[in-house]
Amino acid sequence: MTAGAVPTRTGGSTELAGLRRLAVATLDANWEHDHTVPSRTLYPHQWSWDSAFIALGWAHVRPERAWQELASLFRAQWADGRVPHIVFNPALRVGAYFPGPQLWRSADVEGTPAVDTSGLVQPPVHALAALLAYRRAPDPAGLAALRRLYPALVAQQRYLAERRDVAGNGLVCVVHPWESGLDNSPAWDEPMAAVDAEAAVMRAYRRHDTAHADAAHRPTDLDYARYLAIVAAYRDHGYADRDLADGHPFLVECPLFNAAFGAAEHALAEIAALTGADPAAHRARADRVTEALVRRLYDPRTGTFQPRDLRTDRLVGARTVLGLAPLILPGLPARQADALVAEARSPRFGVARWMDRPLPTYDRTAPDFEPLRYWRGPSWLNIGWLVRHGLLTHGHPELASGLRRSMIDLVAGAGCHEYFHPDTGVGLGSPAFGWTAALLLDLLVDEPAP
Ligand code: 2M8
Repeated sequence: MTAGAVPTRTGGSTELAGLRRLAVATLDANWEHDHTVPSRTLYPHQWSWDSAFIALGWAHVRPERAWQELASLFRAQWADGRVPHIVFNPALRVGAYFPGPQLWRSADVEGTPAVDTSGLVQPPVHALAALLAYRRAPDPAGLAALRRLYPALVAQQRYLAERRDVAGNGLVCVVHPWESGLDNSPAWDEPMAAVDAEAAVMRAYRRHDTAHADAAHRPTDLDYARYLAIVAAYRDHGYADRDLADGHPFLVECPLFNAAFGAAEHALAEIAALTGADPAAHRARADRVTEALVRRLYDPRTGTFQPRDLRTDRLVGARTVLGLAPLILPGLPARQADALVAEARSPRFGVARWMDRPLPTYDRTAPDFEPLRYWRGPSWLNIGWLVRHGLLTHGHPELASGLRRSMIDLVAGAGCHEYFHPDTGVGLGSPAFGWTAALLLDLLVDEPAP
């Protein structure tokens, strides 16, 4: 194992070898025939962006599972190109997760796979993960897998570009907070306030998450009532994306989602070059997405990217870690990249060469910062991994290694938890979480700047 030259607070190589064993054991325990569950208790099915991060981890230890992971997810791709955010395991009992297939009813829609799925998507980090997985394990089987995946990844992008550009401005619109991956981020408070629903609706349902995690660390009942109302609106519209602007209750352009969308085109250009396809169109699309992100979501007054609520055509005010994600775009102009590095280093996010606390998901100086509640403050490894990737992309290896150390220290102190207290590092949510284990494996192997 190469743990990298930079010492962590965790120290010597024996300890790092132990961490690696813990990560592999966690992934092994969550492996389910052809995919990895995020958590055996909280999330026992397959999730879209989890599988992308998890594939990257598998590439370090069992590359064949990386390709199986992505292949099983893409087998559930809809005919329109959308990659559903949940693929349900038919072997599990009804009630193993809420909301289950009964709510989504994907089988009623034409062009859906034989297996039950949700109808939403998640940030398209898959092309980037597939490319990096191949770079971690560049063998002929990996190249063959990349070649098979390529058309599916292109179809995923085409769906987003053609069906989800609701404002016609070159960016993808998310139609549910679940699509952002940061479900209850303060970024969604403004758009969610306009969604008509009552917390009391939840009396008719049994939430599965609060049976396995502390309710104070999860979204509220009012959040869930609104989540269900938005799903029902989309489902009852047949998950059709036409006319969304006319009445869909939640329509937002998210900086992280769109950064992933642009980064996917960069990755596809590399995959095309590796597999004998033409990279040029991907590069041109990546440039267009980057330009649209800067034009639509960069706020020069705050020096960060903010989501745009399409129902009001206004940028939302909350400064969340979503705003740092455009750093993953290699073509981000220096002015915005520098502003994001300043934002990352500010007391709001505290990225430093030696970090005294982990990266939070929300401005830690905000009065409504909540250190325990899910995406409203706690530290998450996938977000730290993306920000670190962005810092490397824009020439900040010393900040990137500070972030890396702080992430390794989190797992060393608490285990492969789903998320962590952003002051104390205490583990929260699921104690055996897939992407934490997978991304730890990636972080343990220090890589050169992209
Ligand atoms: C969380 O989201 C699901 C809904 O999709 C949930 O709360 O039940 C989020 O953290 C999301 O980003 C993640 O993909 C999913 C599975 O880990 O859990």
